[in-house]
Amino acid sequence: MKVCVVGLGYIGLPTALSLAANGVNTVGVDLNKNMVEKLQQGVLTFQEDGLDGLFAKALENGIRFTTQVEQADCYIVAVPTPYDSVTHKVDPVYIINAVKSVLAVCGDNAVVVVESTIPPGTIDTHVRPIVNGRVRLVHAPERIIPGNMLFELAHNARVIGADDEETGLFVKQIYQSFCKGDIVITDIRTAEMSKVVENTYRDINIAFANELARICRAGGMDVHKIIEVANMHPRVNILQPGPGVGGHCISVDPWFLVGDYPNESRLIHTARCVNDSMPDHVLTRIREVMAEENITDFKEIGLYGLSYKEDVDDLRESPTLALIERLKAAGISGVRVFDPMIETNAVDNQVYDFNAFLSGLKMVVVLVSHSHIKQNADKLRGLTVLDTRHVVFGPNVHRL
Ligand code: SAJ
Repeated sequence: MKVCVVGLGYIGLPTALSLAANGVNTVGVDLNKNMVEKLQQGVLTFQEDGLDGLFAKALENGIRFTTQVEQADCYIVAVPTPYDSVTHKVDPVYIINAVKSVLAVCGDNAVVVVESTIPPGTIDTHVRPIVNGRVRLVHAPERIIPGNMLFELAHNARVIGADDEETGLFVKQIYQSFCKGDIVITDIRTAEMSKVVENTYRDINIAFANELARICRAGGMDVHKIIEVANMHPRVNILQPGPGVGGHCISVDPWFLVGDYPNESRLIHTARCVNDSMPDHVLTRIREVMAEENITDFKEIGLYGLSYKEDVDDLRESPTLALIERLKAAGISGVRVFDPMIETNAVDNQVYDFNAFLSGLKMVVVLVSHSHIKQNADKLRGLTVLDTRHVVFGPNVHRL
């Protein structure tokens, strides 16, 4: 059994390494020559707990990396699915190109598994017409959460959407090389929809928490205490408010449904708008806290946290980037930015040393709850803090 994983990003690489580390003859393919060369040299392309150990095991078992798709029994396509921010329709171009690169080399009846998150109907509309029955199609969406990928790769339940039971079982036994979770076989459209629904559910729940934060701010109540108490109810599980919803998943997938079902998705659309409005709320809170604390110059303020969430180095759809856009639109410049996970230059006024970041500041806006800030909260003593993540505590700390 040989598996070719096409796309070595945040999902494709851990998947390819997990297959190889568990004895599957695996080749990883990516168009990005620089990324492939790094992997060939034994250099990981992003940080994730445990990924280095898995990488070593996969290399020991002979995993290979290349830019050219090869003959294999099964192909796993894990490429981006961007969406058009105006029409909210998915752009299937990467999937189509990846499938075409497979068709150029694969044998008849090979199995092509699309892992990328796609709205219901994408396989039927965009993939079936190009494969024209030459290969067997499967949709097996990934659910691992950045920050806990490897545990979830091994333990999450999975869904496999296939056109027939035999193909589903064939793919199920491949995933069972590393997955100990339940694996359910269903049809492709159900698999496509279930994945989008999972992320949409989470986005709506976060929007509810964010709206509660706004209500409690207006009503002078402690939203975190209220959520904590409400969640003591056996059937209540409200998530946490924050400065916005980032990442390439929760902030994107609900738009697929809004784009395809605009008249049936008012709640989903509204939740997206609530979450996307949180950077505006953060800017309002910054101004309010500055007024309360007699801070007049934005150059005396620092933004802590650039990545889209704690303990990851992924900037995609980061709420901090949205806030920086709003500062620029308001003609505000010179606000310092620091993120312990981001070592490459991503924004203006980015500082790479925490002490240098803090030096001369009067106020820090905590936007990401990295473990780093939990371990270094004492260094914020004496500063005014606007903590949007409920991760720092003390007399000088303000909330959303
Ligand atoms: N966030 C909040 N409040 C919360 C939880 C999250 O504001 O209570 C924010 C985070 O700060 C972040 C964003 O939401 O900006 C998304 O973070 P996340 O941890 O909720 O999710 P992702 O995007 O890292 O991973 C999600 C997961 N989906 C679900 O939990 C249903 C993961 O299982 C998926 O595999 C992943 O999307 C994906 O790739 O689809």
